[in-house]
Amino acid sequence: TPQALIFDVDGTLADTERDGHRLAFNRAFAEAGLDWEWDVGLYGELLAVTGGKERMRHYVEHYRPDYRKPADFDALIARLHAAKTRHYTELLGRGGIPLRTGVRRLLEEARRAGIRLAIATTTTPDNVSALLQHAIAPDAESWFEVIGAGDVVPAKKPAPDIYHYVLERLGLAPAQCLAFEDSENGLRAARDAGLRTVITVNDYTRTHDFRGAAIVLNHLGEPDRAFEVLSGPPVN
Ligand code: XBP
Ligand code: MG
Repeated sequence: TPQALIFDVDGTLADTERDGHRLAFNRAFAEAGLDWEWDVGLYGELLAVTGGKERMRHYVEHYRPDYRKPADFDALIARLHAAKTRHYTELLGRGGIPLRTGVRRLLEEARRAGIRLAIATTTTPDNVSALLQHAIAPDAESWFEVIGAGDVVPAKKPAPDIYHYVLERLGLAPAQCLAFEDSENGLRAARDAGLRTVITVNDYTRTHDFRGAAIVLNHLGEPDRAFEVLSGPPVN
């Protein structure tokens, strides 16, 4: 039995990307008078880059050769990202995004069993707080002993830094923990930190390369809704 479970947030706790982050980015762009619009397909490509500020820069560099950067481009990115965070947390505040199947059950079972909980994510801390409060429970932040999020480490996933950060604060070795991720970038981060990793795929990630995962599932399952093992050892 692991002593701690370490969870990714976006795509793992909840399907936040397509109808959450993506819409919030688009609202921020429209509000700023930019003709940037990320449709569902394009957003899937952009997810290759983790972190919202990094993703916007990548979009400008690789998809908008026509765009003339203003002198204060860094400030523009910062403003857009702040607006995007506002739109995203408002959307969560309206109860816009539920937990994925089996997530609440697993968290509650772990708490009852005295297994410690932590989070390792590239997303902004405000986004994590809003999701935990609105999708789990008003006090759900206190369920997690360590919340590693956003810019606390400069190198985002697939770098293992955020997992190193969380492991150090838990005071545990990788072998004592189990990570939960939904994407190839997330798996690489966890695996390169030496963690065994459970993958639950979603529409954006089911074609990713999950070599090195302990097991790949469609979701975490419920008593009345069994999960499927997509690859990994047989489960009884
Ligand atoms: C998911 C991400 C994030 C969000 C946007 O990371 O890549 O960048 O799309 O978040 P994870 P910000 O699955 O590790 O949580 O805009 O707040 O950076
Ligand atoms: Mg993820």
